[in-house]
Amino acid sequence: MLSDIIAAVSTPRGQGGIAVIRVSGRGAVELCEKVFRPKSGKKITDYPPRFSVYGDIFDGKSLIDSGMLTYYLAPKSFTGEDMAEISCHGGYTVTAMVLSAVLETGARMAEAGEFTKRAFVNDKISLTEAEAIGNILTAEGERAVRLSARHADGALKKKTEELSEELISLISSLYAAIDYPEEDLEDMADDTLLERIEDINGKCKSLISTYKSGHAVAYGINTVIVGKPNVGKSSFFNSLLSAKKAIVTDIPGTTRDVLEQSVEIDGVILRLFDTAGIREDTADEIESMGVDIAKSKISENSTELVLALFDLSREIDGSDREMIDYLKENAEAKIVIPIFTKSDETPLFDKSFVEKELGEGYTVSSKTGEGIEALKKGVIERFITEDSAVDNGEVLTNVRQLTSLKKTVSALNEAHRLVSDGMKDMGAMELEGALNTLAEIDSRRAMEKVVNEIFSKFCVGK
Ligand SMILES: Nc1nc2c(ncn2[C@@H]2O[C@H](COP(=O)(O)OP(=O)(O)OP(=O)(O)O)[C@@H](O)[C@H]2O)c(=O)[nH]1
Ligand SMILES: [Mg+2]
Repeated sequence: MLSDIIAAVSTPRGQGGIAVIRVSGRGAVELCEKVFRPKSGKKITDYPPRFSVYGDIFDGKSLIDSGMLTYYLAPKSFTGEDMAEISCHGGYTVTAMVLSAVLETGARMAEAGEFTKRAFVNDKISLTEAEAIGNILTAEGERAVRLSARHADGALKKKTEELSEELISLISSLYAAIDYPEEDLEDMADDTLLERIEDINGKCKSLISTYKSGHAVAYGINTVIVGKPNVGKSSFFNSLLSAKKAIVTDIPGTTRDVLEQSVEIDGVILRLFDTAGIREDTADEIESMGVDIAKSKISENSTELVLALFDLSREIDGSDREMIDYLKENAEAKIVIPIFTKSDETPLFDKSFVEKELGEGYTVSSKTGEGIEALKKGVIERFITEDSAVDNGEVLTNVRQLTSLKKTVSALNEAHRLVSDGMKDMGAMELEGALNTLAEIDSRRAMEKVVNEIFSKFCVGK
């Protein structure tokens, strides 16, 4: 039911300067007339929409507060419906009383994300714009905010619309070539059609390749710090954070649980997990549980980066080799970067052995800070390879968008094969499939389940 009137407190619970109660649905303004009286003695609707009116707020019994009201008329509002926003004093109880007064006059409590969902259903925003609004609320890094603002402003929608338009024009040329084979038109020639499929496919693929950058900026990079006991994981964790968050001692097996802290590097969040030192031979039950947690953290789906630490001040040993084998088997689809620690001490470690197995690493000292900044910069460069696309908002940020685009590319590959084998009509059907999956990214026809999933992540009042 989208026609009923919904209401919610849109500001966080607790004490603040002001709180905002939002009301949306046909009749929302008339409903507010019953709880809000302008000080001037006029009616709310004597004022124009989007004008702030000062007045008193009443529940059924008496005056409960004074504040401001702004109303909007459909379709010129966030939800596309009639809406009102009441700003009252931001006390916990007074806010709840204003909301109750609104609910008692006939509104019902909004569900999580319901205002934004209505905006989507009423065509005020597209799906990627809605997702971006959600991301603005949860964004931790400064670049995540800037990217979400671009997406909320339609940058990704525009990009997928351009691709859709090209695809529509290609499909119509292909149908024309099927229906009027005797016409000898340049843009309907087989070679031209195949080139156009390749061209669109190339554009889709390059959009797919922006995912790693877009996701890292929008959601941060989940980073696990691993290594054998005493290698310097917690010291390294602390020096990345520039704060003493983890306990450091010279006793191997100090860290037993996973510690989580975030650090912002060039506006991008690195979500760091310090873990227990990985070793097989511990008799300590608690430490051994910590080791199991550290191992499972490496292979967890959400882990994107593994920083594998090796102690430069000691010779390579069996535990280091075990770690390398473990990473090679269990860190598929992650970026693994070797980190050589304690560079301030006399080096005894064979870096080249590790680098042959895991790739080039960074040499650091948590004691002197050497190499830490270079590593931070290096990590960001490994993940954010599409700087200008990020700045323009022409990047994918989530798996939903990525999956749709991958389906589009495989349909385009198939269409190319069919057309080059002379099966134009089958090729045209594949292209229509490609158009559908491309449209899913921003479509109003996106499956109900997917849409509900997206809006359920919002808070009530948004
Ligand atoms: N000289 C020097 N010593 C370091 C450095 N980093 C860590 N250490 C020392 O190495 C020892 C172990 O450091 P931690 O950071 O606790 O090592 P860890 O890998 O977290 O150890 P566990 O949690 O026990 O697995 C401590 O005595 C640290 O002071 C460094 O860069 N240089
Ligand atoms: Mg530790």
